[in-house]
Amino acid sequence: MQYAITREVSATIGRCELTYRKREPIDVELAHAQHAAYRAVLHHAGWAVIELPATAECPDSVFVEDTAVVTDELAIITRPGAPSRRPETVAIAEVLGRFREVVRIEEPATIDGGDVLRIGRRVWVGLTSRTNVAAIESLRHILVRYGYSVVGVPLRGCLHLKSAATVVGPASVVLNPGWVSPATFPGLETIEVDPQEPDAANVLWLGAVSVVSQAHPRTRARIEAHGITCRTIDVSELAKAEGALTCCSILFEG
Ligand code: CIR
Repeated sequence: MQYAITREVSATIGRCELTYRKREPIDVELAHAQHAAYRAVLHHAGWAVIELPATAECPDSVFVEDTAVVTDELAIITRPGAPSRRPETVAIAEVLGRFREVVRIEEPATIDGGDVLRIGRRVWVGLTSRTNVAAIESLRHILVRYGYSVVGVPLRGCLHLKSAATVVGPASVVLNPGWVSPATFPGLETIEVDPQEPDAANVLWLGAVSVVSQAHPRTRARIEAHGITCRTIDVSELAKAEGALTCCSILFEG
């Protein structure tokens, strides 16, 4: 069974962390509706959705991706770079503990799951304001025994590695070459975002279908030109919180 952990939008999302975006009012009702549409896409694509309740203490808790890195063997609970986000990991660790052995990234390491991109046993980790060298070393230490390679990736201009590049197929990556070098992914097919859509590299690959934001039609066309089936959803309110598509779920085989 394929599972997707999601978490309801917090009523306090307007107090979210922001790094590159200016604060704008977020329509919480609309954010709820957009999140419901997101869950529906997961459901229709065959993923069993585990929906956790929101918590007012954690404005960013809808962005569950940042709280864990799940492989076939382990659930690695992160230590998010923003201190306000660290309490989010408690509920996620509890759920993942039903499916996997749980290990934790410890101080002084900080890491957001949004900085971790995995294809098979190759793992790339963004070096960002959220994720430090100590975290890359911890992740390597944890995963090397299972045969994974872990590579640090210098980034410029964006919050997370998965703002700059995401997986859209078994050996395909969509990326913004202004934020991450295509040479980071040797041996993989790379699809560049449309230059008018710098934020478009965050695409949610669900196997048969890839989910693209409604804000990025040009990049959708580029991805489809590579034979990849896409669906579009509107995530305007989550984007105002500097979140995108992969951020709102943790996907794993149960
Ligand atoms: C934050 O700054 O932490 C949140 N407002 C947005 C996190 C988005 N997460 C992700 O891209 N994985």
